[in-house]
Amino acid sequence: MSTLIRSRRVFWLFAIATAAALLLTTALTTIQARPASAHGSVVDPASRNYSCWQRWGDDFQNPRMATEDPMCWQAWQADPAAMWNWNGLFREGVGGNHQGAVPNGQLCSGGRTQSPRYNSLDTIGAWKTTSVSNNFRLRFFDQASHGADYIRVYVTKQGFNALTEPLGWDDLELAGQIGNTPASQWNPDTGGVSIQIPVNASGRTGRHIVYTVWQASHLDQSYYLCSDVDFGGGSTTPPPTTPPPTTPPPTTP
Ligand SMILES: [Cu+2]
Repeated sequence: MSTLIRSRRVFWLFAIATAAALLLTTALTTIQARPASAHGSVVDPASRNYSCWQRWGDDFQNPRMATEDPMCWQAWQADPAAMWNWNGLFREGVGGNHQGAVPNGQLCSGGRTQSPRYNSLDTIGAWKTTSVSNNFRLRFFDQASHGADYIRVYVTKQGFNALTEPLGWDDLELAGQIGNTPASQWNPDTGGVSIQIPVNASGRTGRHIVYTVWQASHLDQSYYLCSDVDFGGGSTTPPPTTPPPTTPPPTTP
């Protein structure tokens, strides 16, 4: 083999390797920047991670988030993939036993599904809220046209304090639901289908959590979504009171 042919071959091998590396980098960047297009979530009132992705997806390294939106900040810091994959918060093979699969205090992460990806969504604190009235329509977006065996929408009971208490099943009341609804009966929506579920949460004021369970129809695949809402009208969530001083009272001589 002549040296000329050999050096040409080396050149082409190098060129092909470079092109392949470039393609791979582009593909990886695209995957990272876009949510996987296979599932869904509550888009209004937005679920915790969908809401963080909506507000900060294009600007998630901006340090302003730490002070302006601290709950999203801690979630982005914990794992940005929890926001890129806002549509992938599900468990499989639960067999309808949601309370068995999802322990109290872990409702917003679907029982720490794919741990540790979504664990930060259980963090207690002042997540940004969406204003809603006592009767509102929840919009569920399904990118994969899975349809629903059912969707159940719960709202925390009046008196629950989302700023201090971990969310448990006994804090919730069923406030809306739909039964078996194939995707063909959902509304066409950009990039998928969506459906609106009437929710009646009468008697609520102030901050609450809306908890949605979507049982998809293509598999035994269950989604668990927390949305933070504010019903307005009176404060049910007063700021935490400062603890009483721990110094003992002066003793009488
Ligand atoms: Cu899916």
